[in-house]
Amino acid sequence: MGYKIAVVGATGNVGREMLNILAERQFPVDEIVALASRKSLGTEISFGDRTLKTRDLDTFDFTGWDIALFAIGSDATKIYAPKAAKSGCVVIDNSSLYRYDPDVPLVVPEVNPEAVLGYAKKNIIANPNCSTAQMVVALKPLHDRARIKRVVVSTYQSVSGSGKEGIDELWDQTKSIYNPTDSKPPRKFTKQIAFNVIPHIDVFLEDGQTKEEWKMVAETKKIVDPSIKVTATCVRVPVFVGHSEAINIEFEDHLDEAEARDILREAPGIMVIDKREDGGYVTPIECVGDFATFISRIRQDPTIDNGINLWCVSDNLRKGAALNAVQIAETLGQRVLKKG
Ligand code: 11C
Repeated sequence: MGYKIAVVGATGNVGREMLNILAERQFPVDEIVALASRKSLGTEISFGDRTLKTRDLDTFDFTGWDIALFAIGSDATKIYAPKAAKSGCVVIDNSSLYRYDPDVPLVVPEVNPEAVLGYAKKNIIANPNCSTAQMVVALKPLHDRARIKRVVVSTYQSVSGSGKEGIDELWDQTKSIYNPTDSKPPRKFTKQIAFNVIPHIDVFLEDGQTKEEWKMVAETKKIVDPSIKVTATCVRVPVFVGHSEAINIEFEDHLDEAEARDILREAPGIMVIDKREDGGYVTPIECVGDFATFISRIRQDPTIDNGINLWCVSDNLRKGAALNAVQIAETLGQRVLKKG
């Protein structure tokens, strides 16, 4: 016997990837439903060899459904996630709504799989922000060996992190550089994104950091260890899919670069590509459609006692969102629901 799975927000970038990944990983599905808002009703979406027609989220009854993978904004999640959870369906939520709620586990299965057991308080499990997910996959095995004191991270985040409008804006602006008569005013980003970079993702907070930067701090503490200090600068770059991060890590204990490389090579979810030659590293375009978090440029930071620098790249729609959600569903299945 398999699971009855609902994908909520099935017409969006992340919802579609959730369906692709459930099919690719042969998740034991008995029944599957693609839910969306009324305006997308009847849209056809692929699920492996099958085509699903979206049904109306607003009138859907979650009673008897095992797991709902939510990929809609926080406002709509606030309405529908409690409804699903109260009817006994476990919600795995990709929005930021529940991430910092002490009664909701925030899970990256390679890092804190045991945390799924905390789902029962609200029947909800939260999925982290994409930039956090790939970073903690890299940090955890190193932390287990040498205890991380402080992380300084700069991100290079693709426009797909900001949804379809961000993708369209990069596409339109790129075309308009060559054909200025076709130019459209920016709608999504605050400055030109084509052939540019923008040091601003999400809203500004009072202390000068952005919410995206704050999320990396708060989520790393909740998922890995509250004692780890993190400081982040999050930057939007003109890349369609794939977030990159330059990460500087300071440890309590000494860790040399060769051992760090060996640890990362053995760690779950990680692929090390680090040849120290032209092209011997991974760029975002090469990680699109992949499950792994790729690590390159592993090297000692000679300016501090116990420091390592590395480059970390992953498909933000996959490990940063849909894949992590499906992995949470797999972990919940193996450890708690035990069907399939
Ligand atoms: C971006 N990281 O690249 C964001 C997208 O909290 O789930 C995901 C926002 C979130 O714009």
